[in-house]
Amino acid sequence: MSIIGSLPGRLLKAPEHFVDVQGVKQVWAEGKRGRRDFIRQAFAAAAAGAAAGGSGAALAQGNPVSADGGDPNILNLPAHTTGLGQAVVTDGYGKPSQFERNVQRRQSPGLTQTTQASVSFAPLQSLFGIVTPSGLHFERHHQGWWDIDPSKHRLMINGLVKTPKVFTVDEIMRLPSVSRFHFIECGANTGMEWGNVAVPTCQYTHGMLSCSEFTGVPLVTLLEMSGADWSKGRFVLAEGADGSSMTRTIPVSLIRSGEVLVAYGQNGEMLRPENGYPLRLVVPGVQGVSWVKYLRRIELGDMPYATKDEVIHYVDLMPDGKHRQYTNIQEIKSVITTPSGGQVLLDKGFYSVSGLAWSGRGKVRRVDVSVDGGRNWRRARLEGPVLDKCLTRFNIDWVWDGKPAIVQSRATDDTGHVQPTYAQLRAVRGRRSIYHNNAIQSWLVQENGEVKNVQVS
Ligand SMILES: Nc1nc2c(c(=O)[nH]1)N[C@H]1C(S)=C(S)[C@@H](COP(=O)(O)O)O[C@H]1N2
Ligand SMILES: [Mo]
Repeated sequence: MSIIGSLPGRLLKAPEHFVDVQGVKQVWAEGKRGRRDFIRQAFAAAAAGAAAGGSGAALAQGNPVSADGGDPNILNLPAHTTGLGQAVVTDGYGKPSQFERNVQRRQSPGLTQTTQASVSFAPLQSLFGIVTPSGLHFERHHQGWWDIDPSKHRLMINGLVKTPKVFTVDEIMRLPSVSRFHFIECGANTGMEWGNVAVPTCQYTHGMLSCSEFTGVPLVTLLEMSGADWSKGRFVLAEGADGSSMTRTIPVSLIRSGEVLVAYGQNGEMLRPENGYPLRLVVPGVQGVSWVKYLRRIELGDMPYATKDEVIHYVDLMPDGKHRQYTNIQEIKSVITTPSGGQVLLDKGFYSVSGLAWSGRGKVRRVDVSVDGGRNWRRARLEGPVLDKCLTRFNIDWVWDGKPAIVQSRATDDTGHVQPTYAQLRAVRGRRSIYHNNAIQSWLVQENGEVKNVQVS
């Protein structure tokens, strides 16, 4: 087994502009200090308690206990136990604790030349379960985001339809709605890792991935209302209202099944402006670029549209020099989020290894985990719920013996597709692609507990 990229020199060889060294180091340092201090304080309190004969009062930071034990002030209880808390939130919309301020979506400085045509990555390493909080959903904009007035926004349906129609947002929201949980993954997620190990944390390797409950109306309903000609109509063109002229072709088969939604809701509230407010297309299992935001037009046509985002971008460069087009489906993939690159294991002993698995073809059937670089595999537990084209959380018990270990996860979906190794993926796809890297991710746990991104072939 050879480990690519495990040497510091290798890591430095990665294009420097991909690595948000400062941001990440700061997170590691603060995270580490915070946890160690916490443990130290807990020990100090316990020791003081023991010294004072283990009385409950003494446990509170070792203060002297009064003879009669009658004065409650002597307990020196924390203010949050004895004082008056804060008034109900007056700004009307809650925020996370101040102690969680390191949990942020982050840009990779220098990855893109402007902050409008750019990406922010979701902090997967800090999240639980399967739902991405809306404020931490990754962002990908080709021409900046907008907060569009929903009373002025319109969705036009035209092309091979009997009655072209223009819908207001209110009209769409009057129709019967459906709510479904789905992942969205940018086709370029993990794209920086094709050639070599490139970035330090799972936020940057896999963070163009999020999962929400989306609410909206099946696109097929709007097409039916407009008198779609299904005998001729085979593809739909979806168009956004921002300056990027984001236009994508969607095959009618996905639409007629009722899967594709014109969504206005995300995690119980309206979509966030960054994520396409007031309307976005939800195309379950398909790469993020087809989830057109600020959706303003749907045209039914009889052939693929070959738009700029289907000809110049979002094509896969194959080893023979040809481009593969219209690779819509996000194939079976998984990543361990704990332990993952940039984290530090404080001591040997028990850990719950945890991560995410997803497939654009259906449900995750199983996830296997290796802690020895792929020699031996054990089946992980799938935490419920296991939903169609949705993130699935898995975990497995691990007792770390303090020696170097390479942790990996390998997912299988209910169509039988298995996540490939880098060697298997590169044998078919080469190393020069940007999109659709679903290879098995490896994290090296070093003896000092620091975890780093490596590739195993
Ligand atoms: N109108 C519009 N839709 C768009 C884009 C865009 O720039 N403009 N970016 C696409 C790409 S490439 C991706 S990966 C997803 C990202 O969605 P998000 O920003 O909600 O995460 O939106 C897609 N839809
Ligand atoms: Mo994307």
